[in-house]
Amino acid sequence: MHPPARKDYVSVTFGEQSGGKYNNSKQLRRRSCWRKWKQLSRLQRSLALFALVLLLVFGMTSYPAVHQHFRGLVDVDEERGAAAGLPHPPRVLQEPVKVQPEVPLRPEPPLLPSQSPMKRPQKRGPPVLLGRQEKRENMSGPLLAGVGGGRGQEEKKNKESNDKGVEPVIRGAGIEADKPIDDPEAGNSKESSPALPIEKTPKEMETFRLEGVRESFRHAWRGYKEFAWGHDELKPISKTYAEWFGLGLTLIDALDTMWILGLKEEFAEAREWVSTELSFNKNVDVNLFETTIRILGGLLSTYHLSGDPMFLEKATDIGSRLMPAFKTPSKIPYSDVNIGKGTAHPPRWTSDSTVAEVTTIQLEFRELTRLTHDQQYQDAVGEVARQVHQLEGKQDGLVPMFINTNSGQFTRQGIFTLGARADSYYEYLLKQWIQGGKKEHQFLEDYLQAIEGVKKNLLQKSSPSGLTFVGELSHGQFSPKMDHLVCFLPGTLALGAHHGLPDDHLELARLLMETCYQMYAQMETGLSPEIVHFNTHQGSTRDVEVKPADRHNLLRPETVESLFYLYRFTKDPKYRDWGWEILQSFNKHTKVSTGGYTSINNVRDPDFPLPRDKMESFFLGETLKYMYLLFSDDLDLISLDRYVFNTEAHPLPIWPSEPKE
Ligand code: DMJ
Repeated sequence: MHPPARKDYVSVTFGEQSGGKYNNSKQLRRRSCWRKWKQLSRLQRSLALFALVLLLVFGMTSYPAVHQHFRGLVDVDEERGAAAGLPHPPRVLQEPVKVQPEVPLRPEPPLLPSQSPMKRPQKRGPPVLLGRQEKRENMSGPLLAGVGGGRGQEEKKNKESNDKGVEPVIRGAGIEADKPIDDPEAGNSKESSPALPIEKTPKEMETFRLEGVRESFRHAWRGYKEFAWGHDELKPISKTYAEWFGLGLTLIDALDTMWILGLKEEFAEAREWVSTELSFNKNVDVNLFETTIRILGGLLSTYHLSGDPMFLEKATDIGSRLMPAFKTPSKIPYSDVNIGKGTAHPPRWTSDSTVAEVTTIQLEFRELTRLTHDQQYQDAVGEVARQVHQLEGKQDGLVPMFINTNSGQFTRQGIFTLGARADSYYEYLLKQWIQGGKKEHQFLEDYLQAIEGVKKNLLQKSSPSGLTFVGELSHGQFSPKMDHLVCFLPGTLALGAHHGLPDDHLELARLLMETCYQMYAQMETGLSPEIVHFNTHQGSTRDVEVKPADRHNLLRPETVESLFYLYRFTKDPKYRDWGWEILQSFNKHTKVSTGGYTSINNVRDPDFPLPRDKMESFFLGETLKYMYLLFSDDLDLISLDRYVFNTEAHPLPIWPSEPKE
């Protein structure tokens, strides 16, 4: 056996200097390193030194890039969680730019919002609960959506696009990044907005804010007109349109808003389109609920406001084409109707309809009967209401979310919510009672019982600030989840109190209004997410949590709607201030420079809100209309003693009582 030519191990010998003891002193180690260095040849030493210098130079030059690279990965990680390997996406919305205000049709008001000196808001209500930094820390997790809630077809549509991840966000190649048009005085961060003009008389303030809303409407309309005219929805980032039913949904939804805002030129153009271009004789499946509340409701209210009989003709046309939906074994309507063929069917995967959908078409069809004297409309929706009134399966007046079109029974029972799929059932109980002159007592009874059911089963307070919220009940278990959709409730409660229902309804309305406002105020963009979860455990540090999949904002109206009612009935100016604040946030984070507003995917990131490239028709039909009515001092502009709003903000008359004989 030969010894190895070269040692392939290191022999460590502890020399005598340590006296046989282990000595790892620095001095000794330094000495032995030096000895090793001395043992190297000159060439070896030069090579080693050269390598060291190279390493140093390389390290210094590449540090920023490496650092940046890792920061990038962390950011992507923060934003998209699992998708950590994705390239860092370019920002779609850029720094705010100032835009020249358009020439208003009305006499020039004293100042436009973008010209006026602003001051910081007087924040009211409980203190803001999160520091900015804390909020950011709460943002981890993937942004891959999968929306939990939503109402009817509209929400299903949003869910579908969301389920595919962040697909609706258009960015990168081919799409020019759009800049939000901001109100520069509103400041660059939420902390410095909203802005209120200094030293204005109440009248000046009113004019200022009303013109602000008109300016927003005109901007939205400009985008629709240029890129989506006559189509259902504007896609403002890609400057095109989306078709849902192919019926000019946004245009019809916005008609009465233009009337109310006094935008006569825009109204005239839209009227012309309805009169000459709109045809319902189309082989297309439409959703009964969405078409009723947006199109039938929009045409009826525009008829009432303008007195133009063309709108009633169109309303009657679409109303009659929707009637096949009621031809089911139970008379509970199918969700979908082909308005050209006159056939109807449930969704492909079930014979169930959504409870909110079948119980939120009554105001419109009842009004159609009153106007046309054709009883079939009122009879059909009255039958649905009658059946739901006497159904088994409610809990303290709260209804399940689904109803079967064959059996007429509630299905998939056990979940009770005031959010998606049940919400407007409660709203229409009260509103039908009001519409009919407060005579149909079963609506009132069901409504009162349901509100007691809410108090008993769904109301809790958050921790640490004690915000009153409406959660959900799932098979006996309370869940502190609240959809933004639930924010219709403060307004509805206040409306009931105005019509003589107990005062404690108004008290509850005030508390819930505060909560809905906080759902905006506590987000970094100042805009509410679609769904929040409240903390209820003692010792929680923040009241509101937002799951990554729930961070989107669809420009929904419910909070602004409730602010309108609360202001009308209490005259507390804070509700107007809150509404103004919300409008500034929409302007800051959702306004697209080339026209229109876009829904966004992330209300928690003001720098990267991820536009979804869609302006929902209810932004013009509801959000901006309620905003305008909130700021208007003219109580006769849609008096709440003469009109009742349908769930899409289309005002329908309260029926005059029949003359006594
Ligand atoms: C609108 O279509 C109506 O307000 C409906 O009742 C709920 N969904 C949207 C607004 O969020």
